[in-house]
Amino acid sequence: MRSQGILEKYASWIKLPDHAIPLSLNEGDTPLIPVPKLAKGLGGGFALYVKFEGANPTGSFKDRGMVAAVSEAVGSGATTLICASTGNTAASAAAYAARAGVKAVVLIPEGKVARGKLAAAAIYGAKIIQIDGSFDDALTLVREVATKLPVALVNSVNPYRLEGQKTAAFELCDELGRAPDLVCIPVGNAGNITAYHKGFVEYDAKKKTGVPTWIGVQAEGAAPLVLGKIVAKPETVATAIRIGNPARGKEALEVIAATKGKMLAASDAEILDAQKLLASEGIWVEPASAAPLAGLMKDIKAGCNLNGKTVVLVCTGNGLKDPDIVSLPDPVKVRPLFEEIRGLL
Ligand code: AN7
Repeated sequence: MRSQGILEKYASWIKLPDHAIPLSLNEGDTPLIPVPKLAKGLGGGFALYVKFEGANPTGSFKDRGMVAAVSEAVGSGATTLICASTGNTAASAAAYAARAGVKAVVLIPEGKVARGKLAAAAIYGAKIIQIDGSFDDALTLVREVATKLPVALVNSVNPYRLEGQKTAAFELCDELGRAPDLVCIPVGNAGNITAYHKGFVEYDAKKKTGVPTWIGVQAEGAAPLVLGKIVAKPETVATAIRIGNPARGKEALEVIAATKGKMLAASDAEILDAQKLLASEGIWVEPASAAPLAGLMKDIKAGCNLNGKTVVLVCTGNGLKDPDIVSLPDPVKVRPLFEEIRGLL
């Protein structure tokens, strides 16, 4: 079958105004990878999958929401898009702006944005502005700018972002035949968990596919929804979710409550261990995207019962975006001779 983007594939499910324009980089349709070895290592008795959102065109799940938001914004006449970003939103906004022939302006927090994300925003032609503050400061600022200047805000406070992002839930139901029992997801600004839940609820209403329980995972140094208070100076190696005041935090907690789920915090060490564990199955994700596995492992340690269940880890971003986090071994150097190689194997 011809490859389609999500706006075409799920046209009857995505609510966009009539002025929305056709737009696609063939986002979505990402692999759902079974990881039985990993499940066995965690005690077994359940089916475990990775939804590898790093396979999207700009390497993260953001493309699903961005294609919808940009389609609407450009159709409404916008010629400049703006967003605050820890990196992936910036890369995605920049790509879809380029695709639609409009300008993108991205505000990033000082330091700590992964190199691959900045490189993406740059090559797609975005104007990159670093602010002397956190992601949360940047988001507050772009919200103000969007009310005062003729620019379209494409952060996940834009409702069309959720319309696009919810399609990942549709794909899970289409592929598994029903919703998973448990879904583990990283939580930063809390747009994605909100969108997925919306998707599952809408599919269930028409197709009786069920609604999963959630484990939302934040990084310990940036865990406002676990602590129950804003974190003024969020810090974590998982820079994508270095967010202290999530815009959709209240909605995320409602999703957790409605599905009898949990919001957990994982330490940087646990996140990096989980990243290595996923890599040992051949799946390289960025640190934020390893947080779901770190959270699941915590919950298993705490005695949760997964017997017979289908569990999905939402791995939101590609490891290639953040290569600097991986420490490289010193290469073994030899002369180009067979004997030297034989001696090493
Ligand atoms: C890989 O790019 O907020 O809870 O500005 O890049 O919907 O915010 C990124 C977030 C998880 C958290 N995994 O999703 C941004 C930004 C990855 C991410 C999240 C992000 P939300």
